[in-house]
Amino acid sequence: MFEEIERLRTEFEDRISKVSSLSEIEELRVQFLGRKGKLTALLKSIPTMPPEKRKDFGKACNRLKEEIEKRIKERLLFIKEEEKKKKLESERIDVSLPGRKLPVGSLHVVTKTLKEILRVFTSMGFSIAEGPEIETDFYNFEALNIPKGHPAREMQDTFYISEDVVLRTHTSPVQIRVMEKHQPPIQIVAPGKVYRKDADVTHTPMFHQVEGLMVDQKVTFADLKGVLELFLKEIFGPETKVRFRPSYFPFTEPSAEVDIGCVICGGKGCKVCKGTGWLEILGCGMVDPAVFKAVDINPEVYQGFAFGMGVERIAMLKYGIDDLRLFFENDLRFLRQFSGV
Ligand code: 2NM
Repeated sequence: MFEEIERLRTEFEDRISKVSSLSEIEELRVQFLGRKGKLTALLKSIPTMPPEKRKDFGKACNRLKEEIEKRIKERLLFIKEEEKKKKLESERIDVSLPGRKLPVGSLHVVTKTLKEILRVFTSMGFSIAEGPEIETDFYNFEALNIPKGHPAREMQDTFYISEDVVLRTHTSPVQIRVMEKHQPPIQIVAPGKVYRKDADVTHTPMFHQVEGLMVDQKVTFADLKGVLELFLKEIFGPETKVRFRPSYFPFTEPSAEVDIGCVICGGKGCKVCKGTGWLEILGCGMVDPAVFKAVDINPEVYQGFAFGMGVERIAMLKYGIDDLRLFFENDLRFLRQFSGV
């Protein structure tokens, strides 16, 4: 046989058994079959040979060329298969590993307190009513018998959006809207955010309120006392002392403020109750006839009681929180202490 061809075949076999990547294979292909390749050089040398030798030499060259092409194709397939196996191995996922834990959130202590308050009132037959936080002068003040010039509607307390539009300073406008739409019997609580233009250690410009309203024939101050006393004993415990003190609101007559026996000292007198043994907890009264007239309910036929409380204040007393700012800082160390939903 032709010696040069055999040498080339041996060299190729030796080289191809050592290639291990696609780029190496390509390099090898170029070295043997490329325009300047070793086999191509042999083919080019044919015209210089004696004529009787050319035919067989050419055939042998072509056989080697086909062999080389076949071996390259096989090797290529093999390497691709090996690389696929390696890739699959490296990307293998252990489906038996435990998943990443999602942090579990919890209700804010104000939300939790609000829910608790609403649970007590709904269990007594009150429905929940809601309304807009942006209100008109009529619903926030006028209909509530708060005349122009009253301290409660002066600029320092109220956020004005325009001369006639305000951020509600209480949830009472919700009750006005309900009374406007429905004739008695009415028995609702109105929870939500309210806004007042003051900010210090004990006041935030936004806080939460729950107000309540019950209107029907023959509703009396005794009903008011019964409902609120039951409510306070549900929230602060059955042994809680409750007292009513005369007070004034433009929208109720008579009006009262309600105190509970100090939850800190039990009535002995301490810093929190300022030595009195009592804590102011809510305001209430019998709906003023002027309010009924504004919503077209006949005060000769119907009576009603109303009350209002601050949710943050209830939360502070119920959970022994001594700083209002903690509610709004969102420090997880604080929030997590109330994580029981
Ligand atoms: C309070 C205290 C006393 C009150 C009155 C009304 C309405 F709309 F019926 F007139 N809603 N809420 C009221 C009464 C609120 O908060 C300290």
